Amino acid sequence: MPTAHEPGSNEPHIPDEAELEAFDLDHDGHIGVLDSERARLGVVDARLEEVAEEGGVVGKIAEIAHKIVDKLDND
Ligand SMILES: [Ca+2]
Repeated sequence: MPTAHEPGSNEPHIPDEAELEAFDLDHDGHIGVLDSERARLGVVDARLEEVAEEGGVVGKIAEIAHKIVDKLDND
């Protein structure tokens, strides 16, 4: 998960290009709260998709939840 600071350090964490590529989802050059939140939603989204594929009642619920998360993520 992206963090603003390196653990055990008071130095501000300067994200490198790979980190920005991975986490700066709104491409403003900073890994912000919104980016972290979107990344978290993405993880949840992927997991829900996985469960939805398993089918059954749980899969049905996951499918609906997945659509809701998708809606939140695609603003
Ligand atoms: Ca950003």
